[in-house]
This record gives sequence, C-alpha cells and structure tokens, in this order.
Amino acid sequence: MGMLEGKKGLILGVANDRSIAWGIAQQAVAQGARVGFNYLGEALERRVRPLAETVSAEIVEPLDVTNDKQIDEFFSRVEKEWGELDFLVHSIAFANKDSLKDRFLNTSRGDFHLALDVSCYSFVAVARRAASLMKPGSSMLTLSYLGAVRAIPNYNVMGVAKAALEASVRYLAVDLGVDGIRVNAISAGPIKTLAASGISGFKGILSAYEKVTPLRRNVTIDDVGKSAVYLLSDLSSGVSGEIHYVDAGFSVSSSLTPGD
Ligand code: NAD
Ligand code: 0WE
Repeated sequence: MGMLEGKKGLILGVANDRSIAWGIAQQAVAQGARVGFNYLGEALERRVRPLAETVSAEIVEPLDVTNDKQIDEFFSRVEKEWGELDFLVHSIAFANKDSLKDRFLNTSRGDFHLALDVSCYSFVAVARRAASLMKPGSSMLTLSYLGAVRAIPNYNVMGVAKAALEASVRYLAVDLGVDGIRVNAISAGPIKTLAASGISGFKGILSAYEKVTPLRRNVTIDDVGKSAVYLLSDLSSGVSGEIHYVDAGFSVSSSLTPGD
C-alpha cells in the first residue's frame, strides 16, 4: 500500500524529464497517487504530454500562472474531472535572465514584478483555488532555494522572490490550518534543470557543492521527490509552515572545504 494511495494531486511545473516537478510526480505515482499536470505553451505541451502518459495522468491542461483567466479555467477543469483534490505541488519560478547576473541593486521595477508574480504570487493564486477543492488532511508544497535566506551571487531578485514565497508558506499555513490543510516548502540544493541551464557558473556551483556538502554529493530530483512524498502524505500530519531543506546538508555546514 503506497503512502499516497488513491490521492489526487496537481503537480504544476513540469517542463521536461529533468524538472523537479517530474521527480516529484514519479515518486508520488510510485506511492499510488493519481496526478494532473499543467504545461506552459505549446512547445512544452509536446514535452509534457508524453511524460504525462507514462504515469497515466488524468489531467494535462495549459496554464500560464500570470493569467488569471487561465488559472480559473484550469481549476474549473480540475473541479469537473476530480471534484476534490488531496494535494498541490507548485514548482514554478521565472525571472528575466538579465536580472540573474551582475548587481541586484540594478533590478528594474518590471523585472522585480515579473519575478515576484511568477515565482511567489502564483503560489497564493493556485493555493486559493486548490483549497476550495480540499478537505482536511490535504497538503500543499512549493519549491524554494537557499537564496531566500542568504545573499547568493547572481540569484538576485529570485532570492527576494523566494523570501516572499517562504513567508507566503507561513501565512498560507495559518490561513488554511483551520481547514486542516497543511502548507510547506522544500528548499532544494542546486540541480541541473532547464531553469538552471544558461545560468553562468552553474557548473561551478554544482562542483563546489559536491565537495563541501555533508553528504559529499549533489541532490537529485529523486531525492526531492521522496521528501515531497513525505510532506504530501499523512506521514507529515503534524508539519505545516515548514521550510524543509533537501540539500545534502549544505545549509547547516559552515565548511568551505572538506575536512575543515
Ligand atoms: P524547470 O525549468 O524544470 O521548472 C520550472 C517550471 O516553471 C517550468 O515547467 C516552467 O514551464 C514553469 N514556469 C515558468 N513560468 C511559468 C508561468 N508563467 N506559468 C506556468 N509555469 C511557468 O526547473 P526546476 O529547477 O525544476 O524548477 C522548479 C522549481 O524548483 C522552481 O521554483 C525553482 O526555483 C525551484 N528550485 C530549483 C533549484 C535548481 O537548482 N534547479 C533549486 C532549488 C529550487
Ligand atoms: O530557482 C532557480 C532558478 C530560477 C530561474 C532560472 C532562470 C534561468 C533562465 C528563474 N528564472 C530564470 N530565467 C531564465 O531566463 N534555482 C534555484 C537555480 C539557480 O538559479 C541561479 C542559481 C541557482 C542555484 C541563478 C544564479 C545563481 C544561482
């Protein structure tokens, strides 16, 4: 009997088979979950549909989270198909590439708004619609990064968006706690995904991490997926408002080099 047997959940943010959302989907389905996905635009639809088929996804619909009408249409479809929802995973972030280099100081108003809208407000927007379909015992999860709590070179406005996202997790946990709905985040270590490609110096981040993390390795989308199953399942029934690090221990270690 799987830890998510028969539970119905939305997993938002699959772009391809390297996406953290895909790692979560595979682990959730392995534990008996029934899943639904979104895709952003037709280019990604061609990537997401074949993946969705391999896990017998029951919902695969377009959703650009900057568009309120699309959010409403997406959740209308979910309500019609399933009626109720047991879990929600939000694995979506975006910032203008130019704002992820050089100085945070120079972030434009437009780039700030875009990053906060896609990477933070969208969680609030989908949480509200999802909550209306959830009963007590349901669980929501989003993805964060250490740049929320430390100034990490070049992460810039995304760090500010993740700080706001982590605060949103706490406020949503309070709002939805009375309905028996839990809200948490996983703060993942760096993983080479589409969102990480094109970040100059990302290879260097990965090779530095594997030398200094307590586990002496990087994390994978399977590592994140397995912790997500715990946070989405009844195993974490007493956990809400939490930022759970899945980073091979990096955030608790002060070592710059192994053995220090
Ligand atoms: P990814 O590129 O596979 O996933 C990001 C997803 O966001 C994509 O599916 C993309 O389509 C979606 N997206 C962007 N703008 C959108 C919009 N307007 N509407 C709908 N969807 C939109 O990359 P990933 O690394 O799997 O990222 C998933 C989450 O994990 C993000 O929140 C990211 O910040 C977080 N995260 C990533 C890392 C890492 O190193 N890769 C580490 C910690 C946290
Ligand atoms: O959250 C992220 C990635 C966020 C991201 C990445 C991109 C690249 C392509 C958001 N928007 C965009 N827009 C693009 O056009 N991570 C945690 C991965 C990441 O991104 C970094 C990192 C790490 C780690 C950027 C700079 C420094 C470190």
